[in-house]
Amino acid sequence: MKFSAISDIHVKNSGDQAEKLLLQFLQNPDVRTSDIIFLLGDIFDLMIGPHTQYFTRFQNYFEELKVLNQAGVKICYTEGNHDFHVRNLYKKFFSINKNLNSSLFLMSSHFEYSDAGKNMYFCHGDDIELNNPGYKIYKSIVTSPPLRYYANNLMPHFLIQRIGEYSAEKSRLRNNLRYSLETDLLPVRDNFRESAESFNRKNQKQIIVCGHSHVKDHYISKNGFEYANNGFAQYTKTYISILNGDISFKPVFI
Ligand SMILES: [Mn+2]
Repeated sequence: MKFSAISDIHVKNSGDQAEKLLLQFLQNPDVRTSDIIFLLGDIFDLMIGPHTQYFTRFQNYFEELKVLNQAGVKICYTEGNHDFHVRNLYKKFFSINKNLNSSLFLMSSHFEYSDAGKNMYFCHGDDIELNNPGYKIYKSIVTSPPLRYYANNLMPHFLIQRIGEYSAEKSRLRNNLRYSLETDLLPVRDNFRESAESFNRKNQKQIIVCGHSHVKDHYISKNGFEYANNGFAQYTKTYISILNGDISFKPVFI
């Protein structure tokens, strides 16, 4: 089987470089012929709640979803910390486009698949990350049932902006890392390796794929599993390909 995964594209506006990257990814012939495409969170820099304005703001993206759906490609979507409470947005998308097959579009906090004798786990990455208590508190508040209800029914645009500003500040800190010395990235990379090790002690996978750290990595553990992270996609311009259980990074632009 062939799986293609990407995360952390952080599309801000239609027409920006990040959107070009997202569209190129979805149009890439290798990606289009995947058994499953994984969109592992933070695809958009700010997408919260079921606002139908997103359909027009990111029309190109939703058009590509239609094309892929009609071609029978399965898409697995995990929410990130920049794009969440969007389950009802996609429900609306499929209720508007009744000719599409909604069973080909799955949303979950994580996905598990087995192929070529390997058990694989796909997630955004923040749920397995160790040592980030401030973030965990923030995440538990914004994803709590009252706020989910609020986001889905009442949340005014200004609050979405505020959350966006907070998240943007956090990711600026992370993005700034890519301009710094390679050695400055090592603590983040190593924390995610350790997070994957910790997760794997309890869950026993052969492949763990996640994003969120913005640090690209392919770590082969002596404990019998591999951890892959595509990093900040605007910078790496790659995606993760898993062909018959073998992981590689491939260029989005061909
Ligand atoms: Mn993230």
